[in-house]
Amino acid sequence: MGEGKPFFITTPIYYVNDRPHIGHAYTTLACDVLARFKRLEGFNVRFLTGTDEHGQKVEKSARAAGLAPGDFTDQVSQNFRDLAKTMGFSNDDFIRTTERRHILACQALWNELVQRDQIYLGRYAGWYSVRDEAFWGEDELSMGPDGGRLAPTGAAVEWVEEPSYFFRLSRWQEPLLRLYEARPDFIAPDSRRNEVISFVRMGLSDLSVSRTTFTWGVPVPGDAGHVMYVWLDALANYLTALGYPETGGVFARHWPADLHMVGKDIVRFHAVYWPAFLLAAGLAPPRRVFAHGWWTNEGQKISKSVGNVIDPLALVERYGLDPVRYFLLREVPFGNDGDFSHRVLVNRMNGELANEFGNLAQRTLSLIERQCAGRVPEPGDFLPEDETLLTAAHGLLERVRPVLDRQAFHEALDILWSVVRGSNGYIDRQAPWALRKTNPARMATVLYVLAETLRHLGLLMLPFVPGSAGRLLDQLAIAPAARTFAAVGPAGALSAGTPLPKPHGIFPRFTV
Ligand code: ME8
Repeated sequence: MGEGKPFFITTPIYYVNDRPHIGHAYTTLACDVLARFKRLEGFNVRFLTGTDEHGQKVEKSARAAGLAPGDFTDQVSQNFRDLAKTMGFSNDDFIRTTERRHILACQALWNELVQRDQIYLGRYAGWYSVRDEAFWGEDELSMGPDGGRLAPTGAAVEWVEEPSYFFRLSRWQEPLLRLYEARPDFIAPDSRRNEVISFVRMGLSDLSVSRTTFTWGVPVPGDAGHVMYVWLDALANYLTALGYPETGGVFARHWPADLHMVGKDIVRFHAVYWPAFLLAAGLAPPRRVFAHGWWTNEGQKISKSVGNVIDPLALVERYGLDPVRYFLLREVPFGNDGDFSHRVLVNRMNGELANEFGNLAQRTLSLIERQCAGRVPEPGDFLPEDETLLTAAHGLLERVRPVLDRQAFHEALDILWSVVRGSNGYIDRQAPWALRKTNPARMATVLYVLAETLRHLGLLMLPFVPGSAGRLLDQLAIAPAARTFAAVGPAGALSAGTPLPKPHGIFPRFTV
């Protein structure tokens, strides 16, 4: 595993001002599927997630909870670790920005930027939104109903005037535009790419990168009155986790990141500020930033004040983990906004998972159990219809890979379902249950073709629904070592005569 081609994928690190909600689960789930897929391909994967624990917003929440910021962040960060466990996330690291390794990395990055004359001391006078932890230009603001100014995100802004260090962002406008031009895949989807390019084309001002009016942050080296701007601190986590400022070993192998997965609200930080910081520090920018859309809840914008926040733990409790994982990635073309609806989730769970996929597995495996003494049947010569289904199964990996390389999860599931549906058509047409008396050799061939197709579906479904796909592979007696994409195709085919365990359903129906 350690020898394969490197693949480094990251989630945003989540603010600990809040309990985990569906947005957090969604971003990390998308990364989890890609990380699992790449591991099955033999890549040397590093999958990073964590918590963003500094800044004014977190300090304010700690105060509201009556806790010292350190105690507060210890508590809330744990909720995110619990979420990762409940959702079956396979992250290799969980970073907290309050860790010593991170503070050292941030300070090293800062020193590098100072040394390269990318940071200077000045004075900030402008608008700041604590909720967004972002500086906004006067021209980006609108007037709120009560006369206060609002950021484009709808968050209130306040006027801030304080001494501040600035990053020479203005110098990076042209290099950034050249980067976007040279690497059309750097920002996805296209709508976000266009948005970023027009923002940068409008001109970039130097960016305030330190604050003096509160203390909950990484101290600026050599100037104890300042803490680093929380976004410089937060973005640096991607370097910390690879051992920066050490730039050999893991860092050399895994940097630049292959993919930073983010929500659409934080694309500017990842696709403008972050590559500028990196280029300015003499480091390579990431290979790709993908910004996904946002969920609404039964048609309504999700907000704490409306009280319609979706708790992923409650969903998993009610529907089970795999149906939730499946629904989130199947329902909405990745990159678009989507609407969460219990009715639609149940429809997909019962229709696609239980009826289409679950029944296919159940019908095949119970026929093998009853008619083939519970052993993989011995196939005879394949007929054209057998070859058609087997070829489709063998070809799944080649079709799914490029689609996942552009993070089109819904398309990948569509491709898998074309084979699920193809198999259901095949089993209905071949009617193996009727062949037992008339042509048992043909029945064995048909059941073999179905079992072999299920093996491929199980392998390819592992990244999406690891528990259920794993149980399907258990029922086909696939050894752990054969659960890799190297076993795709005839080379890994089931051997006739292998005893199979007693079948049981993999996707239960949801009944109220
Ligand atoms: O932004 N639907 O942290 P965060 C989908 N700490 N996604 C949603 C969502 C929704 N309704 N609501 C939020 C931060 N999100 C920073 C990141 S990275 C160096 C620092 C997504 O806890 C949102 O788009 O506010 C973002 O990607 C994540 O959840 C929440 O991030």
